[in-house]
Amino acid sequence: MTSATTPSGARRPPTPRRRVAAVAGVAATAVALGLAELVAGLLPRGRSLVLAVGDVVVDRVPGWLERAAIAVLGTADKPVLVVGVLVVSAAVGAALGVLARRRFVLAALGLTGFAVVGVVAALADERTTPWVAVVCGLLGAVAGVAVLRVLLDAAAGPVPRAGSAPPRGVDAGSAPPRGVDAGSAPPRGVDVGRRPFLTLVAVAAVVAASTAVAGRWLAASDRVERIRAALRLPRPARPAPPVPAGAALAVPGLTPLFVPNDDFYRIDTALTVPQVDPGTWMLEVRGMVDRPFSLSYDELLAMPHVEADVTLACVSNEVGGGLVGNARWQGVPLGALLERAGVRDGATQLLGRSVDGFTAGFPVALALGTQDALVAVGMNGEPLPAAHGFPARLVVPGLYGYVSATKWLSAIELTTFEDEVGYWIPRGWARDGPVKTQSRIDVPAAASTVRPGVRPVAGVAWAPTRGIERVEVRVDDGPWVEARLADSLDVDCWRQWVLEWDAAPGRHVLTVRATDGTGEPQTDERTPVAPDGASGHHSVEVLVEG
Ligand SMILES: Nc1nc2c(c(=O)[nH]1)N[C@H]1C(S)=C(S)[C@@H](COP(=O)(O)O)O[C@H]1N2
Ligand SMILES: [Mo]
Repeated sequence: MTSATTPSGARRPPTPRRRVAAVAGVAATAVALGLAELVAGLLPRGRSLVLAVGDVVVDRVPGWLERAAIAVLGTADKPVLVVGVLVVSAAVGAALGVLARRRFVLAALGLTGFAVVGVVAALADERTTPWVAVVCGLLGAVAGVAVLRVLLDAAAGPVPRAGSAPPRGVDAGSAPPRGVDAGSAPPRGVDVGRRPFLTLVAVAAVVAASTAVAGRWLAASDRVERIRAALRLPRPARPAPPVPAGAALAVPGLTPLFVPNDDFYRIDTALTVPQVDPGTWMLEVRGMVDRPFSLSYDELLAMPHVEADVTLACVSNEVGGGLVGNARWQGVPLGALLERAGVRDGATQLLGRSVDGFTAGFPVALALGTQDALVAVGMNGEPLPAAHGFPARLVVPGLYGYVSATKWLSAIELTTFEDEVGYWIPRGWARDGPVKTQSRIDVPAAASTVRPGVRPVAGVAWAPTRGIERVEVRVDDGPWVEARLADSLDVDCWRQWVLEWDAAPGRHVLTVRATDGTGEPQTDERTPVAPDGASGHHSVEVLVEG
């Protein structure tokens, strides 16, 4: 018998090489740190152990060294510090991995001690919930030890069976054995355990990176949400006119006149909602202007605000779809900012840029001479929710969101349509995106069953900037019957409507069409959403019980 046996007589895998063990140690440490980040992000008032250690280092470092570091590194001192903590962690992990080859228990204790350092550093910060710091360290240590065990076992390869080929380094020169096992025996010189080991290291790396990123993102969103929750919007200098009493109909199931923020549709290209700190955020107004300038969030709040009730629609909204909503927006008229900047002759496009790289552009003329095209900071009476563009976004009545409604706005750039194009334009969507007149049946719901008798048919219709003048409903192939319109809130807003329908038993198709404020009826021609928005009439089929 050539391979080692344990006291119980089972074969023990050979010891992995130092370099392999070091990699295992680094991977285990990375998973431990990543998991600690995730737990810190998930639990209340958690603290990143890496950042906590970094903070302690800053506190302990002699003043002259700190000043020298800031002098040399400038604002990069923080990232350099974090990288430093990570590099030291990796070195410690590598050493523990090597140690773990022969003294696993010692290495496990070392990893635990390493976690304790992080926990102690976190406890030094009074913003941390103590038990959360302990849980972070504990889970990190347990995960690190477990990963180290699994990786070392994988590095050692499967326990060799009698007659199978030995791992490299042991008897590598002998000929592969013949017999029943010969076909499955790896060729000479191939490292038996290596492939699963590398796969597991890759898995550990992915787990470490994704938990760390998720944890940091959660921590950032929690922080930004707390800042946002503490904000108070200024009283608008020009509040929206009072909502007419008859603007909202009381029909169960009908979409509310103002869609609550939590129910408002959300469309964007961001994988995760950008978490923008209003304390460091700046809005630039630049490009073809005489006096470019930047505004902080506080400066934006200090300017005179207006309120505008505007229906926002997505170009990807199918006929009858839900990618449309009405809200009360508060902010600074774009016109005021453009006046301050002095738009140069020849500037034709206003391009909004987002912190996430998204861009959307529309004719400059649409921003001038109206109070309702806004840099919005408020939505339905509260600061913009993060998902809807906090701290600021654009809202322009009459345009689909993809050409106008840039969220997490970072710059307003005056340019031309020749020089710049918005994000979606090269991707097959029209350069101009005026919102098409549309109407939708909310009640009764499609494919629902209703009792016979007089029943409301109700919904919303919108043609922002033009307003809605008439809505008609048709039952099956019958005549168009005019519905009762709720009072108009604003030409930029959708309008509710209702028709009392005498529902006779059987299957029926209800169809709606709207006419905008210019007298133009909604086309019945069906077009797809691309390239410039769906058109056609919305129909629902319902069953009236017999
Ligand atoms: N930064 C950014 N802003 C964006 C988008 C985006 O993908 N990224 N999508 C736009 C589109 S297509 C629409 S319809 C509206 C939707 O705004 P909402 O999510 O607040 O409803 O945001 C617009 N603003
Ligand atoms: Mo959209």
